[in-house]
Amino acid sequence: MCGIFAYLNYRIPKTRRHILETLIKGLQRLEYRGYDSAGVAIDAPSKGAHENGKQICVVKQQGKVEVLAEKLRGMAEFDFNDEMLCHVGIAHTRWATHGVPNEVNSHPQRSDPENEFVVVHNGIVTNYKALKKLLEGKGFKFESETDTEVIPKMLKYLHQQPDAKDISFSTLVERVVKELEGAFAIVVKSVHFPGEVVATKRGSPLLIGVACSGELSTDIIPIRYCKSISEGDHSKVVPQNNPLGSLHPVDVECGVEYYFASDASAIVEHTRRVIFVEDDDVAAVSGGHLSLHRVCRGPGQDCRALQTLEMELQQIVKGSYNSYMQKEIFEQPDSVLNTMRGRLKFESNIVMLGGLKDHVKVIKRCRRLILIGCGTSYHAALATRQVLEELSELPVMVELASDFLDRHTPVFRDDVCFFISQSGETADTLMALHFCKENGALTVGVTNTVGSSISRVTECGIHINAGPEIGVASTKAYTSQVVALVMFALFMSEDRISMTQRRKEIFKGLEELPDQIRKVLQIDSDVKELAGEMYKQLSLLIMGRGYNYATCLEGALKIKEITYMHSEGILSGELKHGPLALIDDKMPVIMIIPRDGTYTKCHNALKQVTARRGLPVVLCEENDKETISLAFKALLLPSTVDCLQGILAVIPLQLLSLHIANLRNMDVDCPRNLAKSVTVE
Ligand code: G6Q
Ligand code: GLU
Repeated sequence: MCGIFAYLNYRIPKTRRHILETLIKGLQRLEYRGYDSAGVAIDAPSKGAHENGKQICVVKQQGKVEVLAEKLRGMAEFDFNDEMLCHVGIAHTRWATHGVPNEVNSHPQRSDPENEFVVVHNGIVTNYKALKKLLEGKGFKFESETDTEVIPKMLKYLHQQPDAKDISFSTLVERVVKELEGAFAIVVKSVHFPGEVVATKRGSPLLIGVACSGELSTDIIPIRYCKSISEGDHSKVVPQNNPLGSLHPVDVECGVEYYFASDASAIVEHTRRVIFVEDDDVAAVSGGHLSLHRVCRGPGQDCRALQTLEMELQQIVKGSYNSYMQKEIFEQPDSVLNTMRGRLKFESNIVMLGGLKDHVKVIKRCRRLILIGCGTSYHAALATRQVLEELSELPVMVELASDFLDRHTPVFRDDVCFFISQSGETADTLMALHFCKENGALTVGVTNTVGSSISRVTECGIHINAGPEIGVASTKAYTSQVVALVMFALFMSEDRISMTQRRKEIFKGLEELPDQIRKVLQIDSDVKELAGEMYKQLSLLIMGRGYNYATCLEGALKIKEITYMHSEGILSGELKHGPLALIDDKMPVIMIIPRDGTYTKCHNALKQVTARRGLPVVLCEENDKETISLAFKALLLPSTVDCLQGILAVIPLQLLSLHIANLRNMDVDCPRNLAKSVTVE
């Protein structure tokens, strides 16, 4: 949700046009996260300048980034060819939490009509009411309904204090951040600190890309700790001397560019060298030098390393596809292969999960596995519970993160807790992770985003390596999450002789999976035809059981998310306990009937539906003549081992939602009211 992007050029002359285009492109790369308005702040042309020789110009707009870009192009007062040797531009896509989406509530938010301090913010300041009251008491007038506005106003207020005369920009921001509660990432720009930028985060993601034509001073940036602040005495905040200093070009002749963003996809086209900002780090660029500060020593490392992004630009562009969702559905033969790459030895049926190797003993000796996630990630846990129970011979709990927290679920030291999350940033999952850690359980991340909060906070993990997923509706991440968890089940059973045959079957299934997915994708035109028959309906029921109950829930979620049609995943064992009342010859029904241990029971359900004149469309195995003969219509799938059949069955449902949404003229990549990365509770 919402995106932050900022760009600083130092000793590399750039025109205003270039700077604005960079900011807009950055925002466009973040559009997929979901937003309702956008804005930028840049230095204004120097006429009518502020006392410091700089004035900040803020341009905001409700709606799409393109509308903002259009507005910027029409700004008559801008000299687009004006070159600036050193400049800071900040930009934002907002996903409103406090105050309706409109121009005033959009970011950057400002300290005053003169724009002395401007801030872009992702997340929520939970104590904003108290801060607002305090600032109003000091004479500040608020113009927006946002929680964010307290930040620039607080900056201005503290900057006006007599003890703030000589303090640095980063110290000023530290003083403000100390007062904030909630989860946030912010980037700040000020007329009082031209050419400087400060960024910090707590709970929301933020990373910094560095591009320099020459050599950089260091690959490891030390954290500068500030002397502790004795109560009420802010003037004691002085950065301690740090012998290692900051990041900057070695050659003074060289320029440097910094990119701040809430996600790597906005940075990768400029540079691959990045630093992931950690909670409570305050990153500041001044005179082209990047330094990192913290108020107090916390857990974790005392430095941050420059890392190299693995992502390819080509992974985040649509190419010849009509939507990211379509591209990501069709990428699944490769994405599941990438999840398995280097981890499975098919000749010897060995699984190697490097991310777990330091914790193997604890994991294998644990008493219970708890799998926690939200939405699609929760469904991936549900889809693999049975095979995990079978192969680990342990009790396996599957939990929705928010409910898990609401219940204060008992967690013990001998539990191993899995946090499944595509983005690695989902607030509910992250909070459940903190809860489990506090209770002494070993925590394992299953994420798609290297460097994400969940992958960093967990003790160990499995990266699913599906490649960036841009479409809000999760598709390839789901199938890769299932594969990752099945691999973990294999890992838990590698010493069990009694399971040799079963393991062999699953290895074989995994080996054949990419080709079988390719085959399923070939029924796209049949699915499109079905979509043509269904897209005007009000509702769609999807039924199945066993491994495929999760497939039904996931299919129904896809339909809801992007077509806005009501859809429900139903456990077919529950049919006679209520849902059967919905069945008649008008209610669209899809039934998943694999030839696994639930086959006979699935047939009972099929008969219950047809006996009520229901017209079920069946997803079944291609040689299952019996099921085909009983169905109103059948979509045929290749056969695989029971625990992987759901991967093949979910793909036609992903395609169906895509086609229905297209027929209904919906924006499939950015469905209304939803965000890709849900960093608020
Ligand atoms: C599904 C959605 C959504 C998502 C959750 C959890 O299509 O993308 O249900 O799965 O919001 O997100 P993470 O997997 O990123 O934690
Ligand atoms: N809470 C802030 C607002 O409503 C920021 C929301 C966001 O993350 O975009 O303006």
